[in-house]
Amino acid sequence: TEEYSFAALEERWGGYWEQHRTFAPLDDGSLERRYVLDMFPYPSGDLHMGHAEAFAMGDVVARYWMQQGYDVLHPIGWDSFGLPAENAAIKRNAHPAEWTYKNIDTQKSSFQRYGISADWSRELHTSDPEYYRWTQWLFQQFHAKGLAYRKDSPVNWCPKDQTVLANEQVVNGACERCGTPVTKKSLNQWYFRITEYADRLLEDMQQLEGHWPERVLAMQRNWIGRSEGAHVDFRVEPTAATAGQNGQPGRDITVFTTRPDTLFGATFMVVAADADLALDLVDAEHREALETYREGLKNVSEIERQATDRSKTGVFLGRHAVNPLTGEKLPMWASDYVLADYGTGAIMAVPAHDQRDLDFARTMGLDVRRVLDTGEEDPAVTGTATTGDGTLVNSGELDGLAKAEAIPRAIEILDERGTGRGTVNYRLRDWLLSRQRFWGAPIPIVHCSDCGEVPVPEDQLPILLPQDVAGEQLAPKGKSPLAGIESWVNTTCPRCGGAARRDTDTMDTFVDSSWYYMRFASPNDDDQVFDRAAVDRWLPVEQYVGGVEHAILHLLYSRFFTKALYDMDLISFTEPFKALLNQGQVLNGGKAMSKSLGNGVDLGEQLDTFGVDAVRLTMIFASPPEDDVDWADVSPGGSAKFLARAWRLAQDVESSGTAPGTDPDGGERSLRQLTHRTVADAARLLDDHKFNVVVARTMELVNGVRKAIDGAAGDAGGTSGLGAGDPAVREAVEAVAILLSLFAPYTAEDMWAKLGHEPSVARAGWPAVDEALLVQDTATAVVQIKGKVRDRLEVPMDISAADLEQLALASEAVQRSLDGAEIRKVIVREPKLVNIVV
Ligand code: ANZ
Ligand code: ZN
Repeated sequence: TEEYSFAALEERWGGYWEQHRTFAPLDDGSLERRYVLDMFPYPSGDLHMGHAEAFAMGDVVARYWMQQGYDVLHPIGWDSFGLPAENAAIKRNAHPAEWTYKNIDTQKSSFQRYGISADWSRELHTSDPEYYRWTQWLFQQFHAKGLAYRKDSPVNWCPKDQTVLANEQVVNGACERCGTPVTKKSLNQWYFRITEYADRLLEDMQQLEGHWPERVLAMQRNWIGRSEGAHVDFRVEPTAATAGQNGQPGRDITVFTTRPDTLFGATFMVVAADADLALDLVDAEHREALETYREGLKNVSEIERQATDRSKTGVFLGRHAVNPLTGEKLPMWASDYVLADYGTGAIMAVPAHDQRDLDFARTMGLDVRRVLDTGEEDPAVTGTATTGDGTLVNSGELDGLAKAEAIPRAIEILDERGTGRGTVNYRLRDWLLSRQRFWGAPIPIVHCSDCGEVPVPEDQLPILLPQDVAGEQLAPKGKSPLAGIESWVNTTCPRCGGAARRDTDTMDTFVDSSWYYMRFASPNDDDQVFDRAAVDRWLPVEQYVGGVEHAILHLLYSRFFTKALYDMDLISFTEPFKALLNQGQVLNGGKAMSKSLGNGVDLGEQLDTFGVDAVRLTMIFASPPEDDVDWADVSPGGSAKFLARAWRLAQDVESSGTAPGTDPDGGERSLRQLTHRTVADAARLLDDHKFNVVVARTMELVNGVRKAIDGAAGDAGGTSGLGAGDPAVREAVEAVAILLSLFAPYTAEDMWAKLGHEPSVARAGWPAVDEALLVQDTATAVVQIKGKVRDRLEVPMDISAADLEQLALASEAVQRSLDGAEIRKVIVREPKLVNIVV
């Protein structure tokens, strides 16, 4: 007889599913549709352990839903624009496309070997002109709606990569990719107006509550950073030089505060030193000091600046501003602890109740005035600002109020006087989308000296990337490499026909990934961005699967795109991903795998040694999907042995001669009960994403079937087993194959064939559960201590001795009567008796 060999099974079934399009959805309306999606991979070279885990998880969901009778869309594609391809091309003197598409080939065949239930006919690449044409088209729609715009702005600049970085690509003041300290540079850049959607991005999270991990929602909420407060206007006193000049009204500066209740405690003002406002305000005498101070800031990251433990520095501006409630003149300072692009870039400082203000006041010798009595000691003495609730003091008509009453009251007073108003402020910034790089979708705009910024008309899209470019030509030079390709840059204006130049920036690759899940509904449509009817049929995504590293940007940007497209009446839903599953990481020895630690595990080697199924099963079995898997703690060898045991069951049934369709009714009852209980529980567990428990239960079922076939080996009575011909055995082994199809597709497919069925097991359908077989047969177990009955327990007939002993010892009545006495012996006669000897 044949021995189990994963290599033989991979050989037998490899390519079968693609050839037969097993995983293409029917899309004919006969079944309820469900869309499950794994975050699409970047073609970095080959699959790694992280992919292996994430895609194993997503595949469980997809295959489970198929078995449950849904029409499942489970597509796959490639996030194939981006910097690594460009860097590789520079090194190899090649075009980025070469490296990219070669990697995709390699990675694709690895994915196919890995047996992912993907519909490959929908495969897409964001770097294909057929795709990025529509990325450009979408940019035009945003542009037409005023949601894409340009502005000069200081940007994070990596001097090594010679590129602009988004805030989130700056990690501890350094470039996320190369670690070079990031500097600032002023550039004219493209932005998406995501801030216009701040409120809706927050509100719509209600739809996601309970379906997305709470920590992801918290990160999104925090990133959007909604703060309620007030804008307060302070009249700036004229300088000596301008005082009394005709027609020189004092100007106002407006601050954002979440604590208008503390207005009477404001003792000075601070403006962001790097904001133009500081230069506007400073008097002649202090200008030089300010300029020197600003120079020094260029090398300090925002994170450092905001660190509460950073010592406070700043420059007096030689000016005062008038507190609108008290008429008091407050000295104005510039400092780096106030950020230019948050709120209004200026604050009223209330040192008694804000620690950073207090640190600054103590450093500079400024007044500290307490206006909220919290019962704690005076911050001026302790050096610790008090931020809790209490009663207002030293605050005129606000005296005696609590914080929560004083805030709206202060806003009312400001409103009445026309010197302030309630407002909401967001931490969220507009999305900087231009990149001065080559390997991305060119921004479809032409700059004309007469017409200005002209969108390239739809029928002229895509704006293709130049083909014959390689190596040095792609090297960063402080502007986009496209700018150096004159033949590409020079064009005619679509509006007036005159000479014009193309925009030379390309789009952030997050733009590509903000809509790919929609394109999957009609990926081969060359006439439109997507077929609305198909999108309406399939979207939103029912289950999205991916790493927590995308908790903020990718998800936020996709949510923004969805809302904007909804407003353009292109789609009918407002949230793209109904549910989100963040799989854990694969570690080795308790640490993330890394080159520097040398603890990387090569996926290819694992697959060659243990087989695809064993690796996949190990990933799933190791832990709940959200938890990390430590590869040092798992046993793919053990998984392989288990799979062989399961497979041999099918072999036994095959040789027993029973046929598919055999009525299981006459089968042995306790095995049938085990099968039906396992299947029923598995469905519940899968719905709860407890995939690892389903594997454990499948293992129990396999053991149960083996015992039933062979009989209790070594039993004194020499009970013989059922043999493999019992209809209950066939029923059980079919269930095993279907359960395993979620985790170990090759083994399951082969078992299914041995059981006499047509492939594919992926389409077998979830086994029907007979409720009557779920009724657990129970027994009453008597628990005795020194021969006296202390408790009676209802237990399953087939409870193990160990489980029964544990249950008995955990009983409250038993514990009470033991009263701490030392147990000498426990005699168990499952399922009826436990005798405790003390
Ligand atoms: C006066 C005050 C008194 C404040 C007090 C706090 C406590 P969130 O909640 O994060 O929105 N602030 C405003 N703009 C700032 C900027 N550009 N850079 C640094 N700090 C800024 O924080 C809002 C508070 O942060 C504002 O309320 C302001 O200080 C400060 F007892 O105003 B507060
Ligand atoms: Zn023109």
